[in-house]
Amino acid sequence: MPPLQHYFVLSHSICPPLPLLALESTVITHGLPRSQNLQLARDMERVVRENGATPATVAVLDGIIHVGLTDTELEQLANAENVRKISRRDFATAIVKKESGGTTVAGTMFAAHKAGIKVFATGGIGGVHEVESFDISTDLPALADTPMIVVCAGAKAILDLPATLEYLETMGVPVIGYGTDEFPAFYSRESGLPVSARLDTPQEVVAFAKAHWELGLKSAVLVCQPPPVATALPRQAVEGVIQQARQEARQGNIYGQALTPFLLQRLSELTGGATLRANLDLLLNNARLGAQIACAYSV
Ligand code: PSU
Ligand code: MN
Repeated sequence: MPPLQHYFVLSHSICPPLPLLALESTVITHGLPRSQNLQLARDMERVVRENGATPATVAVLDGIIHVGLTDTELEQLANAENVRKISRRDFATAIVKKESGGTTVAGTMFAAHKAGIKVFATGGIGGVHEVESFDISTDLPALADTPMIVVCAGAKAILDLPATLEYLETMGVPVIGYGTDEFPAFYSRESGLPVSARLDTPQEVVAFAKAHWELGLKSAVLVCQPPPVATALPRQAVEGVIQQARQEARQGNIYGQALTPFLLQRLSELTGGATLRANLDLLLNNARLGAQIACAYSV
């Protein structure tokens, strides 16, 4: 375990080399409505435990970086008002101002990697937004330089997916289709875009990641699992509402950190909650696979 500085705490319940699975918390603070966020956070932790791993939800509470939260802390975070969205550049702000916040994919990878955790599950990674609002998520450079297995359902459908995949290729990040040859598009199982390799079992994913890192390569291995059939939406069904939500964001001058949360919320409103149901389902599905990979990694 790395030396712990005064602003960094590991929960008592987690202690490597137990199979640990990191979970992010921007989805709790900014990604889901208040009515669903605490329940989802608890459900994700339960699914991880049911699959033999220990969940380590990452967040910042009153200026302290936590890797692993108690249920009370989870509740505190889910109910907090006006908390920060914490990516790499925001940690020091939260520390010096003693603020709380949910960590993004990039923020979670930073803290979890420092804590020695190898596997992380999320919903969808950030990526390259459409050109007119030049906006590239810190999630992409984090994936380029942090050696972890990151389980997701692809990149969020609100993004420019071809450009996001090009960035990942440039930075040497393997994009694995889990049981598929196609890059999933978060709410949809299909995107028409290829992955760099297909793998079908947690053991294959672990062997792949170990080979990648034993070569001295430093990037993440991005494991992309299609969203569950029961709640996934056809790509054409979401494409129209995504265009509408983007247009509203432009008109409302919504950009920067506020853009992704705004688009996710508008999509849910415009689809009568269908994108929200898909989002909740795929988060649990990814927590399950993440736990299985964490267990396979530790044997
Ligand atoms: N996936 C979800 N909901 C979310 C996010 C991902 O299902 O809210 C969050 C992640 O934390 C991701 C962040 O890192 O959105 C990306 O934000 P941005 O595009 O501003 O980098
Ligand atoms: Mn952004």
